[in-house]
Formats: sequence, C-alpha cells, structure tokens
Amino acid sequence: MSDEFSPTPDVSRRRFLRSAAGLSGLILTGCDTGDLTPPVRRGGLVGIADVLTMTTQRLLMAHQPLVQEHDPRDITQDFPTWGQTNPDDEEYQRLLAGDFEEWRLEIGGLVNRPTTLSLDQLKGMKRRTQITAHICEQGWSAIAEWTGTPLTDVLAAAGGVTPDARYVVLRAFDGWYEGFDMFDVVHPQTILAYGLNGRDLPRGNGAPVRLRVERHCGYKNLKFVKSIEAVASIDDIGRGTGGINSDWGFHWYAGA
Ligand SMILES: Nc1nc2c(c(=O)[nH]1)N[C@H]1C(S)=C(S)[C@@H](COP(=O)(O)O)O[C@H]1N2
Ligand SMILES: [Mo]
Repeated sequence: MSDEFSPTPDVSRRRFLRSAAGLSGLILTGCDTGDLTPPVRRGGLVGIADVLTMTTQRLLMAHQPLVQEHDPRDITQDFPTWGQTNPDDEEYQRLLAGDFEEWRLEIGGLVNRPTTLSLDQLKGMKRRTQITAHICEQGWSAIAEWTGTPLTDVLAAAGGVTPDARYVVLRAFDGWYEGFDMFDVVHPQTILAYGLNGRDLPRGNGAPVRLRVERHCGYKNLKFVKSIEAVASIDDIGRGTGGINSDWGFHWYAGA
C-alpha cells in the first residue's frame, strides 16, 4: 500500500504539523526582530524613550543575536545579591528547608500540555552555560557563569505554546512577575538558571531557579521562579504593563 492510501502516515503527519505549528511560530518570531515596540504605550518623554530604546536595540541586534560571552577569568568574585534574598513566603520557606526536592515549576496558560517539572527534571534537560555581564539599573554590574535550561525547551516540555500565545509571564515566590515577548523567550541565551559559577544557585541569587534574559537589565532577571504562563495579552497581568517593574514605572524594555 502506498502512503497515499494509508491513513496512518497522514494522521501522524497532521499531528506532527499541529504540534510543529506552535514551535515554528516561536522559531519564526525568533528569526526576525520580534516586536519593535513595548506592549503598552506610555505618554510623554518616558513613552518616547520606551519605544526608542526597544526599537533601536531590536534593529541593531537583528543580525547579532547573542550578547557577548566572557572568558572565565573575567568572572567577578562573589557575585552580589540584590533586592529580595530570602522570600518571606511560607511555601518558599518549606521548599527551601527540603532542599527544593518538592519544588515544581508550573508551566501553563497557552501551552499545548500544561505540566510541572521538578528540579531534577529541569537539570536533566538540555543545558546551556554562559558567562555574561549582569547590569543592574541601580548602578552596578558583575560577570558570572550561569547554567540552566533554555526557556524554549521548558515550554517544549509543555507541548509548546499555542499559536495565539504572544507573551510569557514568569512569577516568583516573592510576588514579583515579569513578562517577555517571544523574541526574548526564544533567544538562545534566555535560560532558567539553576547554576552560578559551577555551583547550585545560592538562595540569595534566586534559588532554586532564576531567569537569565541577557538583553535585559537586572530587574527583568527574575529570581525564585515559581511558574511560567504563556498568554495572548499582558492586560490582566498586574497593572497591565507586562511586569512588576514596569508597573512601578521602570521601562518594560530597558535593554542592557
Ligand atoms: N523575584 C525577584 N527577582 C529579582 C529581584 C527581586 O527582588 N525579586 N531583584 C532584581 C534585581 S533589581 C536585580 S539587579 C537582580 C539581582 O540578582 P542577584 O541577587 O543575583 O544579584 O535580580 C532581579 N530579580
Ligand atoms: Mo537591579
């Protein structure tokens, strides 16, 4: 029997195409410059700055997708801890006391197969190690080696995002949340990091897992990650600007 008359290859091919649709949507957005403007337009000078920063960087970086990776000898001794270093959250404290064995990353929203991942499962997936500069908007920077799972692989573990997903929102145990468009989500250096300078991520730096999103400055690199949600719009997230820091008035896209 030729393939043409056999229902089986056709069905599996169709299923393949359907699951590939989510992924290729991701890959397509990742291949061009992505969105050129932030999801929410603010008025006045700050609004103009929002748009100029993001548009300029996206266009400048269109053909240079990776941020600079440094040499091991550039690593800053004693990477600082900044902001929250020990979330005052009952669930977090319980998980911390149990060495995060019970920690489960929730992956939901507009994904094909909502799921959870344990720390061991995450560590068993594809890993990426990168030595990059962290630039905090509050006036310091430091270089560190981060090891983690690419965010695309984490979404793939949930069957990939559905075609209507436009943003991915991460939430943390201290109540922080940050949203990203697909350009940053599929960026090869966007990882959920569980390792810092070859060791387990210390609590102060966001244990068990923190985001590294290298095109953004410090505050978008969410620590203490609890869940990941793919969404069509950021309107219902916090005050609707796409992240806790932009809700407070910082740029949604500040670049680094
Ligand atoms: N959940 C959460 N993530 C966070 C913060 C925070 O207070 N809570 N601080 C941010 C800021 S302003 C910076 S500069 C970095 C600091 O990361 P570090 O503590 O590893 O230096 O984490 C960012 N991510
Ligand atoms: Mo920061």
